Amino acid sequence: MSEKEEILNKIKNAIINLDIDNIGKLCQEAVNLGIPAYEVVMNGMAKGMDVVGEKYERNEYFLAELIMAGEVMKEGMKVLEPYLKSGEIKKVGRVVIGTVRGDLHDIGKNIVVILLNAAGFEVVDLGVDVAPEKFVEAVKENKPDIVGMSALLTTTMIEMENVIKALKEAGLRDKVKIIIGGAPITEEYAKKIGADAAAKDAVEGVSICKSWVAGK
Ligand code: B1M
Repeated sequence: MSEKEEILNKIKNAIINLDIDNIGKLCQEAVNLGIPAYEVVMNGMAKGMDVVGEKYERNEYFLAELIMAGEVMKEGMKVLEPYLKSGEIKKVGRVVIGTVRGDLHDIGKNIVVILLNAAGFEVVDLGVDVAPEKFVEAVKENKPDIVGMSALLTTTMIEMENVIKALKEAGLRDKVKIIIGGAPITEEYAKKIGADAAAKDAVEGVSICKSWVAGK
């Protein structure tokens, strides 16, 4: 195993073992080795989160461990965030983003926000548990190029369709591009509900957003 694989593996295990005391040190070590911060997130911490989810499904972990895993990931993000930010001043476009109504998962959405900022987007982050009317209000107020929605639960992904319906009713649907993401989201689902794209991860999401504003 290369040095790079070894540290990413340690980071994945720190998430799985809920090791809040060491995650920051390990993330710093990875960055010092020259591993790009987004790779530490995607190929280290996020991989650990997948295992945490699997353990939860097998009843080896419970809600307390899910909460703790979220805290450990946030601790790692504290170290990585400055390396993900760019000093770019010129804004390439504006995105209104939020986790849909009923859903409190925000780790993935927050990574998308950080990477969008790093790519030069101005981001209006509505947070979690965002009702369709709030999305509509924010679009009226901020006139974004793009609306982004995140959902991690099969029971809340339906809210994405409600947001699109509400935007249509307000006459705003055609003024924005819509991107959706989160573990249960697929291209097919995006097509079905009338979104413009689905992203499997934050890097893909940002690259889709960049393609939409290119040449603007
Ligand atoms: Co919850 N949870 N959770 N959870 N949780 C999942 C999602 C689950 C799959 C676990 C499991 O059973 N395997 C399961 C959902 C099952 C289902 O719906 N089919 C689940 C459940 C059941 C629940 C509760 C119902 C548990 C309970 O109360 N009994 C409850 C629901 C609360 C609610 O929302 N109303 C709940 C609660 C929680 C915590 C609050 C404890 C915590 C979240 C903390 C937080 O976010 N602040 C939590 C966690 C940590 C998880 C897991 C373990 C990890 C999620 C995560 O952060 N992943 C998760 C299992 C899993 O997903 N493997 C699970 C890491 C993150 C980087 O990935 O969020 O997928 P992700 O984001 C990615 C991509 O999806 C994409 O980019 C990101 C980075 O690459 N992406 C976008 C996301 N949004 C995007 C938007 C875009 C583009 C890309 O454009 C706009």
